[in-house]
Amino acid sequence: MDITLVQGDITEQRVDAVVNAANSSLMGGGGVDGAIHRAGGGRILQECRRLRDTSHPDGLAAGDAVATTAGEMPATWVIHTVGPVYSASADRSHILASCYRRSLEVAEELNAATVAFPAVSTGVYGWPMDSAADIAVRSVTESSPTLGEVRFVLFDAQAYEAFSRAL
Ligand code: AR6
Repeated sequence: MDITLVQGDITEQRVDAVVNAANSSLMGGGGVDGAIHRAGGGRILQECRRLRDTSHPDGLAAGDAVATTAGEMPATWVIHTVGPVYSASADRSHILASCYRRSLEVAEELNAATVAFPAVSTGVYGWPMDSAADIAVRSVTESSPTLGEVRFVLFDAQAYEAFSRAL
């Protein structure tokens, strides 16, 4: 499996699945979640609503992952995961690690060969970038999925450098 780093916009990636840093409601939000719903169009929200009506009446728990269509994006699927909100007093690293592990399990169930991740929890949810990068790289490496490529798509140079150091 190749692990690659790109600085850019995750909505433009030509991969089988892009991972969304969603919230438990699955009803959209700001940051990468907003960008994915805008780029993919209304079908993503439609499928999220269906998930809420069927398999996920209480929403998606932090650390878990679930897939929908990617709508009009170049990717085929969006894998929605919910990162933990950062806390300096409680160690939630295992929840952040679980986001990567569960997303890769869902990707394998979909037979996706290439998956793009954003830096989950490092925006609105406040996780320090260097720590998030270490956890992301370690979780993906330890999961050693049978995928062709896991691509981290970092929005700015600071994030790119943090992931580069972690790798
Ligand atoms: N492509 C790649 N990375 C991006 C993009 C993009 N288009 N846009 C932002 N980022 P965030 P979180 C980076 O806040 O911290 C939402 O409202 C951004 O610079 O999107 O997990 C949800 O609905 C940052 O490094 O996700 C939740 O309520 C990283 O993506 C909440 O935010 C993650 O930032 C989730 O917060």
